[in-house]
Amino acid sequence: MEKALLVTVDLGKREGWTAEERSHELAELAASAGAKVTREEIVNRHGICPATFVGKGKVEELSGICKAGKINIVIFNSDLTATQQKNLEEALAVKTIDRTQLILDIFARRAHSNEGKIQVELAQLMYMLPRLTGKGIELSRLGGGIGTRGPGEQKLEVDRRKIRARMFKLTKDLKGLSKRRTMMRNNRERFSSLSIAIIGYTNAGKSTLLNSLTASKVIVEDRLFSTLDPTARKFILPNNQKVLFIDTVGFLDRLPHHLIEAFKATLEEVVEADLLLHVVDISHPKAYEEVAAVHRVLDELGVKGKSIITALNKIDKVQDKGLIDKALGDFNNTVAISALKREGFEELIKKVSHYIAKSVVRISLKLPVTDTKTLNIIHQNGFVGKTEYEDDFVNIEAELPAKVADLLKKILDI
Ligand SMILES: Nc1nc2c(ncn2[C@@H]2O[C@H](COP(=O)(O)OP(=O)(O)OP(=O)(O)O)[C@@H](O)[C@H]2O)c(=O)[nH]1
Ligand SMILES: [Mg+2]
Repeated sequence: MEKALLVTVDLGKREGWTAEERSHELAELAASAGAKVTREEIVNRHGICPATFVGKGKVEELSGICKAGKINIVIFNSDLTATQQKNLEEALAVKTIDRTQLILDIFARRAHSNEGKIQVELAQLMYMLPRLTGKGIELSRLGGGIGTRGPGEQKLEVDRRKIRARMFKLTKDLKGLSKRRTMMRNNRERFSSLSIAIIGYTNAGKSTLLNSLTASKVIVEDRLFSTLDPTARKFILPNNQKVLFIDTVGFLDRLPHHLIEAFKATLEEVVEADLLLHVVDISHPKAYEEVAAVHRVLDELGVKGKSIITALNKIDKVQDKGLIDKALGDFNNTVAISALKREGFEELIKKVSHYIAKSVVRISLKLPVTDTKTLNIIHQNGFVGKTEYEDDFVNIEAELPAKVADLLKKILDI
């Protein structure tokens, strides 16, 4: 296990996260990447030093800490320039990475699907390419471990020319996969149910909620970024309407832009969903900041005008019930739940049904009894009401997702 020293610079801005809180989150990220955090340093500065980020005197001090504590890796809580990274590695004589590299490393470890792996590697290479100047990133490549692995534990390429060729190939592969995915989704959308994307800050309890609701077994862990690939599970609402709940990758404050770019394909599930279910860990001291961070990522993804239900999760962990009451009033469309203890589900499903009902329409059709294809579509996607047979025809009344109804109208030309 690599012994890590974390360095957070405090520029004295007193809004949102404090330096200590940011350091705490970095420690959780480092642990998720398999490091043992042996020391957290907070450095107070008025501005950033262009050469070494923290200034010469501090670098000497950090160097002493590294030697004394037999540190293997220094992780800075901000993005470093190529020059800063190179200077720091030289002065500290220890592999030095920044927050983005750490997050990319976690994603590299967690990527399982083909598409996930390609997206992560692409994000890693996009991050590295402009930094490969002279001896920049190379020192850190020697040792292996955090910051050096690609998806599937293979080592990252560090040769510029090869990186460019690899990026070209990955982009092409991704386009192919994305096309197939869109086709699959179109099929699903046409002849399947409405979708509800479960979104939220990492570790908020999204996968736990999906598991509890749909009796599935998505991996749940008390670490950041357990889920990378979206998982869809069927659920039947009390009115018999079928819906799909989709578990997605967690969001994070200051999520590296390269990652959002690279993960756009996966996150299409969010953009395309009929309804968003935003899971918030209300027991977390930074719950409100996490909510704000999630909304920033949604903005960056271009998600606009979608209905969002906010589920305040982990209420079983909150002692002060006044906090929950306050949060219920502070956000729109809220419901308090415990995904783990299955509390508040009735209210949650009621809310979901309410929003889904808005995207459901009532239709009456007269169809030839031989048109089993259309009848199947109606039965599989909607709730069938009155059915009357009349000679070779059937009069059918049904509630269908608006988009399925639209498609049927197109097919039947009505
Ligand atoms: N006490 C309590 N713990 C919960 C609840 N819901 C989830 N947890 C715990 O929170 C941790 C994270 O849960 P996950 O379901 O993996 O969270 P996630 O949002 O899917 O996380 P990522 O996939 O990493 O983004 C696990 O240790 C869960 O057991 C809850 O209602 N109460
Ligand atoms: Mg998860």
